[in-house]
This record gives sequence, C-alpha cells and structure tokens, in this order.
Amino acid sequence: MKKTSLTIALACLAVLGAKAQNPIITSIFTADPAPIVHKGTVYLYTGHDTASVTATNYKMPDWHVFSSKDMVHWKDHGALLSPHTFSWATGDAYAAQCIERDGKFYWFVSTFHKNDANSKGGAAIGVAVSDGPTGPFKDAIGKALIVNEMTTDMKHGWDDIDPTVFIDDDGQAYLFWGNGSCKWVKLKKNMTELDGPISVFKPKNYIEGPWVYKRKGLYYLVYASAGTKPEMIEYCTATSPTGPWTYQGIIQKNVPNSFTTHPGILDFKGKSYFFYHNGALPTGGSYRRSICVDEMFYNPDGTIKEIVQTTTGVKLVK
Ligand code: FUB
Repeated sequence: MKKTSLTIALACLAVLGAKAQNPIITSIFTADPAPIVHKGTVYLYTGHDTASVTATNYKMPDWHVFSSKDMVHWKDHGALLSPHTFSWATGDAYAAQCIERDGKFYWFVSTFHKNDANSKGGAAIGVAVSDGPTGPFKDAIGKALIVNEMTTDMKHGWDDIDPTVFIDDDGQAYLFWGNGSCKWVKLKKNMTELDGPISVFKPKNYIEGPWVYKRKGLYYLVYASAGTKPEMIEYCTATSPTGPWTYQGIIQKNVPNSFTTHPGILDFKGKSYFFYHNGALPTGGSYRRSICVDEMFYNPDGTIKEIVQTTTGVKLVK
C-alpha cells in the first residue's frame, strides 16, 4: 500500500473504530455540564475540580469549554473563564451555563462575592459575554446580576448558585437558579438585566442544579434532588415557564462515587442526550468529578424514561 493510502486508511480506522466511553473527559476532572449546539458543533461548558484526593471541599479555579462534532471526540478549548474575570468575585467556579442570543454568547456563572458595597458576600451569579462560543469572554455587566441579599428565603450564604437560562419562542428569557429552593426571574432582551421580581418555589425533593428547556410545547425543569443523599436527578413539567410545575419523578438514580450530580440536556442530530457527572475516574470522588453523557428517551406522553448510566458512552454521530 502506498504511504498516502495507508495514512487515509489509518485515519478512517481511527474515526470508524473510535470508541466512546464514560466519563467523556479524562484529561482533567470536570463537573456541572452545560451543553449547547452551535453551527453543527456541540459546545460543552464545564466546571473544573482540582481538589486533592483527601480534600473535603471543592477547589474549582475556572470554567472550561470542550467541543465535539460527533459526541465521541472532544476537543479541550482550555480554561476560558474564571472568577478572576469578575472584579467583584472571589472563590470557586461553581455551576454555569452559556447560551447564545443574537450572535452573542452569554455565560451565566455561579461564584462568590467579595464583601463590598454591592454585597456582604456569599454566592452570586455573574454574566460573561463573547462574540463566539469559545471566547474571549469578558464581564458583561461589571457587577453581579444576582447577589445573596436579593433572595432571603434560604438562610445559608450559598443558595444563589447554579444558573440556567431559557429563552422561550416569544423571545422572553428566564433565569432559574438556586440551592435549597428554586428561584426564577425574567431577563431583559439584553440578557444582563432583570425584568421583574424574583419568584421562589420548591419542587419536590429539590436541592440544586436546575436545567430548564421546552420540548413539543411542554416545559421541563430538571434538577439535582435529595435522592438518597447522594443526589439523584428528578423533574417537573409545566405548560408555562412560570409554572405551576407538576412533579414527574426520578430520571437518574445515584451516580458512582460522587455525592452530587448535575443535569445538562441537549438535542443533537435527531437524538436527545443527558449529560451529568460522577466520580468514576481513577482517584475521582465527590470533589474530583467527571462528566459523562448517555442517551435520553421520552415516552409518547412527553415523560422522560429513566437514564441508563453506561461506561461505554454514546454512539458516534456522523
Ligand atoms: O460544582 C459545585 C457545585 O456542586 C455546583 O454548583 C452544584 O450544582 C454541585 O454540582
């Protein structure tokens, strides 16, 4: 065989024989997946666990972006955002979600606030903006969008974490977030200002990590739940993003070797995918987590079938 033919054959083998696996990212520890599709590519926004094997709390210095065209090969774009990007922030890079609107990418993040004129500290939500999915990102506002003092139903200082943003067909954007209770507020079209009062509610077994989306006219609120302590993933549905929400049950039972898990849902090339994290990598654990993805299936009435967690991952998408 000629050298060029051999090179082509090897390249084809590499693609055809590529084996999916869970966790999907093995080069670093990642958590809190937030996937989007943009121009035929999946972009996966993640947290980054760097705690030591013996640590008893998070050490999360930055947020990463990975991309894939086939759901199997993932390219690491590096740490594209950190709490240092926000002059008002201090502390860890908790869960975040990036969404596109009118050609701009808004990365809503949870981190912690310095004690200053705008907040006495505690968890806060900020927004970074970019002209592309992989940056460069800068602070979109110059101050936090949500500070701890804006919600008072929960007395702990880290209840304002885990933002998820959803834009409805009429263009109205909604921000959901919260630990201990679920909070939501409308956003203005510029995505950087609140457009009304904050509402608070408590879906059954709700703990944190909301993910809101719409499918076939039905709204879904998927979240990390108390589970059996470790967390599970449960969900509600509604006919309006403002509720009322009807509890529908458990989507995903406990994950291996991690107290938390966290949902991120994506439709890509005709299939639905459920991203989450576990502690399954060697030396992994609750503070050294890893993102996985498995296929997700709906019943004819729109309810979600329980996720089958695999170590083999999803099929290569062509
Ligand atoms: O990764 C830090 C925190 O753990 C997230 O903000 C929560 O959703 C949980 O996954």
